Formats: sequence, C-alpha cells, structure tokens
Amino acid sequence: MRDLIQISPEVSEALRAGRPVVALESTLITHGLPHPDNRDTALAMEAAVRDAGAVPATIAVLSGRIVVGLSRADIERLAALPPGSVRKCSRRDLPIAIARGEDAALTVAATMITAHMAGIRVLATGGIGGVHRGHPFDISADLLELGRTPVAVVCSGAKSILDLPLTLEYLETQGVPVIGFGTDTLPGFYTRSSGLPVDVAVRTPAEVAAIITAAARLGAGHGFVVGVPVPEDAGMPGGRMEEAVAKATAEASAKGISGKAVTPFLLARVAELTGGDSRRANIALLVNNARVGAQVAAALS
Ligand code: PSU
Ligand code: MN
Repeated sequence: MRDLIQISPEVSEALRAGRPVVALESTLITHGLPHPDNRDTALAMEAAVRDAGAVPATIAVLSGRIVVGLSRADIERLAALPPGSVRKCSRRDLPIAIARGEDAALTVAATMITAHMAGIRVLATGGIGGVHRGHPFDISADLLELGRTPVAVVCSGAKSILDLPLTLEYLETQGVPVIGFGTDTLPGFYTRSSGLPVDVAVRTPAEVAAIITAAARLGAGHGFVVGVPVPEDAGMPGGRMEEAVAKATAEASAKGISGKAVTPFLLARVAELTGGDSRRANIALLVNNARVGAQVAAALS
C-alpha cells in the first residue's frame, strides 16, 4: 500500500489522534487558476484551514504515487508547471496516472476517492463539476462520486458555467443531500444565490456534522454537498455573470471544445470577459470554503 499512497507525517498524526483534517484538490492549481494566483490561492487555502484549527491535506499524484498532504515545495512546483502539462485526473484517469508514474492533478471526484482512502471525511473546493449547459450527457464524474463515496464537499455550489437545475436533479438521483450553509438556496458560485432551493438550510458546522454522522450511522455510502455562498464583498451581480457565461459557452461549442477541456476553457474565458472579477470572486470563495471546511471537520472530530 505504501508505494500507492503516501500520507504526510503531519496528516497521518492528526488522523491517528482524531484531529480535524481537510482535503484540498489540486486541479484548481494546475487547471483552474493561472500562475501565480494558483500558488497563492492554494497556500492561502492551507493557511485558512490551519487558522481554523485543522490540518490541510492537498492531494495529488506525484511520480505515480498518491500524495496526501503536499509540501509547500510540491504545491509551488505544480503551480509553476506549464498549463496543460499534467493530466487532469478524475476517477477514470487515476489508474492511468499511477501506472505510468506521472505527476497528475486530482479533480473533486479523484480527491474524494483518495481522501476516503486516507480516512479524511471533509474536502473543500470552489465549485463541483455538474451537468453542462446544452450538453445534458456531459455530466461531471464529481456527481457520480458524490453518490458513492462518503466525503462531504464544502463548495460554493456547482460552477455557474453549468446547468444548475439539471445538476440538482442529478444529485437527487444519486442520493446526495445538498446542505445550504447559512443559506436556503444553492450558491451560484460567483454569485451568492442560484435561486434554487437546497434540501436543508443550516447555520452551524455542528448541524452539518450531525447530518454527516447520521448518514454514517445509517451505513450510507454517499457524500454531501455543503454549499457556502461567496463572501458578500467578492460576489458578482448575476446579470453580468450570466452574459459572460452565455458568451463563453457559445464559444466553447463553436470551437468544438469537449471532454475535460471544457471546464478549464470556460473558467479562463469567463475571467477574461469579466476583466478578472470572476477570478477575484473565485479566489475569495476558495479561501472562505477552506475555512468552513475546517470548522466542519472540527465539529466532526
Ligand atoms: N472548482 C474551481 N475550479 C476548478 C474546478 C472546480 O473553482 O478548476 C475543477 C474541479 O477539480 C472539478 C473539475 O472537479 O473542475 C470538474 O471538471 P469536469 O467538469 O471536467 O468534471
Ligand atoms: Mn465533462
């Protein structure tokens, strides 16, 4: 097992002692944000987890080995790699990256799988993948993973480049509870609300922990979406965002961009079209979600 997965001493000690640990994904470093924002944001997320009293575990595949708890040097190196030079790994890509001894970045789905292997129950990120607009069969593997792996994903909903009503329908089919943290609607990623109702609105990390604990007692194998709105001062007006998203989506279709390239293309294009405002919102919500993830992990432990 040790040549398959390596858990950093800090993370494994925390897990052994029952102290809170929060998993963080690496795709946002290699595919979600440009250098040096990616490095700064990944380090700021780790700092936010620590400030809230938990241990961060950023996860990637390095030289074909799952590493749970990247070092600062690992994060800096991944962040500086040329865009497109590492594999974006979801469930189906993991065995390929491992067998070939690659360095690879993990999506929410692959981070859930590897966090669960390590015994981590909470993951924080920006937005989960979902059902793509106009392409109802392009469904992120994140949604399937949420249905089968017991990890709570603290996020600001699904990226607003997606079809949010269909994404919620799919989560329902997969049996995934959608919890609103301080909100009764699914957050709209760059905007505080999508206007779509969640399954339950809670105000405290303890309430989230109680639901996760109840699922464990039921023997339920599914995960959770814990939706946290982007902080007030960084959120964007819905109309302006919608315009940029519609334009970027049409461009992606016209250019024939497909598969796992779609999400990175849309994120980058929307940032261009909004003069960087969407990226500022993205960074603010990532750091805030890391903090809330730590609070939930603390309530669970
Ligand atoms: N959230 C962000 N930026 C990102 C992603 C999420 O703020 O880059 C990544 C996550 O890794 C997520 C992936 O799992 O996009 C979804 O990709 P796809 O739609 O191809 O499944
Ligand atoms: Mn897809």
